[in-house]
Amino acid sequence: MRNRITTFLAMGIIAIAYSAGSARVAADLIANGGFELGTGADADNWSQFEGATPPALASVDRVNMMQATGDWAMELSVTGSTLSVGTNAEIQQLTALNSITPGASYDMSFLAKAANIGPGVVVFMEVQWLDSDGSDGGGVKGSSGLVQFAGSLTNVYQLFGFTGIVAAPGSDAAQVDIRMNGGAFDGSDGLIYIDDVTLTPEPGSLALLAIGGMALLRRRR
Ligand SMILES: [Ca+2]
Ligand SMILES: [Ca+2]
Repeated sequence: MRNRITTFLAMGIIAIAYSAGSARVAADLIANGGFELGTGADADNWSQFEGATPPALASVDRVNMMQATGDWAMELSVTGSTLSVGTNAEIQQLTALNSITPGASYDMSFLAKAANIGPGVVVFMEVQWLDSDGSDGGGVKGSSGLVQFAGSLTNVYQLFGFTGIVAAPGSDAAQVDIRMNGGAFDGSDGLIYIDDVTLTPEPGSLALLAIGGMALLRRRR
C-alpha cells in the first residue's frame, strides 16, 4: 500500500512539473491575436461580420494604425443605426478542435479603446464553449456570459477579458467573440479598436485536473 501511495505522489509531482513547464511557454489558443497576419482589411484566422441595412453602416477592418502592439489592430465601426435598424460589427475566432480541456480554467484578455462611443452603442465580449466536432451532441455547451463593457472604454488602450472561466463539460473548443451593436438611439455611432486577443489555460489548472484524473483512476481500480 505504501508503495502505491509513493507511486501516486511521484506521478502527481511529474504531472505538476510537466504542466508548469508547459505553462511557461504560455500556450495561447488564439491564432493571430495581434492581427499582424492578413490580407489588407481581412485578418487571418478571424471571422469578421458586418451587419447593417443602409443607410446604416457597419465595418470590421484590420487597420495598420491605432495599434497597441506590432503594426496592426482591428477596427470596429457602426454608424447611422436607427431604432428600427440595428448594426453589428463583430469579430470571432474558434480555437482548434480539442484545444481546450473540459473542467480546466482559462483566462481570456484583449486590449480595447474607443475613438468614439456614442449613446446607444453597446460592446460585448463572450467566450463560448463548443462541441465543435459534434461528438457530444454539438453546439454550445456553456458560456462565460455575455458581458457589456462599452461604458468602460476610453481613448487609451485598457485590458478587458475574463479570468478563471471554466470550460464546460462536453466542449472541445472555445469561440471568442467581441462585438459592437448600435441602435438603442437613432444615429448611434461607435468606433473602437481591438488588439492582442489571448486565451490561455490558467497556470496549474491542467496540473490539478491531471492529479484529479489519477485519483479517479485509482478509485475505479
Ligand atoms: Ca497588433
Ligand atoms: Ca467534441
